[in-house]
Amino acid sequence: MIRAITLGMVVLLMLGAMACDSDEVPEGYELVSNVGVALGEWSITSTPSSVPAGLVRFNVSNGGPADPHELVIFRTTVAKDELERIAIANPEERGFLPEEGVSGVEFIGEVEEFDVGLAMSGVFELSAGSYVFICNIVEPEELDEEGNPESHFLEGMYATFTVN
Ligand SMILES: [Cu+2]
Repeated sequence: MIRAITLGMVVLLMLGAMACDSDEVPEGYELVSNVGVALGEWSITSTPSSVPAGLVRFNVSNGGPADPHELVIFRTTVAKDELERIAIANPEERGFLPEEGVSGVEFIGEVEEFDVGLAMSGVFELSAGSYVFICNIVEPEELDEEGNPESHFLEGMYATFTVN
């Protein structure tokens, strides 16, 4: 019985250390919204999909079933098919949406790649506007049906998000 309790505490402490990695609310700020983001092959689902402007904590989970994923946040009004066209035409890495230097696309931040079954969070200050979420991982060793490096974005890991 005592052993079981001790093990439980260790697990809780590990979870605590993981959760506070990048989700600190800066001093003098107040958290406005919590948003759940589910990553998986091949979708990004955000609940809710719009929030008021201010400090937002994204609680991001990776449901897999197989791959590590990341959440990259861009501020943009550029349509999905145009972003896909830009990623396909990227001379450096086909399927990767450049995180700087694309007109009308501003990189805001990211919750870095993490494994299936885990949850990570990140806090971002967002002003009113249109945003998109992308998993920008490209796996050169993994080919898609057309024989191109597998791009998580092109496979469908994209969602729109609105800040009012
Ligand atoms: Cu991914």
